[in-house]
Amino acid sequence: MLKETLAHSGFVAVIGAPNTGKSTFLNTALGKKISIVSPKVQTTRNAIRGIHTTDDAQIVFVDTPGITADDFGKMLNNWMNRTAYSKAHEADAVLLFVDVTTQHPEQGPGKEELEIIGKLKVACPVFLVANKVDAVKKMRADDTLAVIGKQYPFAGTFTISALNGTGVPELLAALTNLLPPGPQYFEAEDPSDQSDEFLAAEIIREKMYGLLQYELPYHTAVVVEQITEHEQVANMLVIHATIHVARKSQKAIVIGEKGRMLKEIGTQARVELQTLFNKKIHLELHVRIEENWFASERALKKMGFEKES
Ligand SMILES: Nc1nc2c(ncn2[C@@H]2O[C@H](COP(=O)(O)OP(=O)(O)OP(=O)(O)O)[C@@H](O)[C@H]2O)c(=O)[nH]1
Ligand SMILES: [Mg+2]
Repeated sequence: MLKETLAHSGFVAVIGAPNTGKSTFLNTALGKKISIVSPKVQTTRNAIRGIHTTDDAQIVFVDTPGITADDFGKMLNNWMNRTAYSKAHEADAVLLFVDVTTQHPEQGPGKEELEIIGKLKVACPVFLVANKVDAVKKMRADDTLAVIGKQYPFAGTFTISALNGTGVPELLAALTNLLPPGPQYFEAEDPSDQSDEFLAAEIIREKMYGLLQYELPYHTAVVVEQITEHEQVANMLVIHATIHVARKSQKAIVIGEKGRMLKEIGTQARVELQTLFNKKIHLELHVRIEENWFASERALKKMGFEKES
């Protein structure tokens, strides 16, 4: 049952340049893997909700794609950037994530941060979050906050490590206090509202980001068509998934010599899917060529990318 009123409730958009640790933060804050993570940029492609519920508060975090001018496929890229800005607009508060390991505060604010701040026209409070403090001297994080902090009337600043959790409880507490009374939007049990099909597709995509090189991960997309109970084997799910690639040559690489790459993607994904669903998994992976899907409105729609206004 959803409570009519909580002491604090609202939506918090998590935005920033790619690879700043937004998805890692969501997973750490919620104590569960909600959003996939990789060392490569532009991992997240959709707005991903993660829901933090306590007795008297609910914070709905919205993880967003990293905002970037780098372009691997104009249409998808534009949609990703637009998704991030539009989620910031709809939110009650915004967290602007900065990766302190890539900042050079002695040279001024980072280019990507300046670009985002220039376009960020929101009425709600925006907090500046210096992430990855575990990997640099604290002073560098402080200097980064000072330099970027001058560029926008931020409501506050935080220094955290999304990876090891430093500063995350303090950030959660501050956000909770900030949010006004409001409704409970989601049930308390599940910190995620993504469909099983979406979660499974994301996990397969995450494994490809780990295993495939260069631009190839960016040219792949995963759609899970069906998840069903196995007819003969008890406690087993059958998952049918298609990996879309943009060109014929990419299909051969994703499948690999004697099918080795596809097998490895499947094995790694299966291990995690078993934990996610707490069942044995039979994974049917197919690879399909969808010419330049990331530049085709029709193909993107078929793959479930929402068009943001
Ligand atoms: N050392 C350190 N690494 C971190 C921290 N947070 C995230 N990372 C690493 O940074 C990389 C990117 O993390 P993600 O969470 O995927 O970053 P993101 O901002 O969601 O990236 P996009 O979805 O591409 O925009 C991964 O290799 C993470 O392990 C942190 O606090 N400390
Ligand atoms: Mg991400």
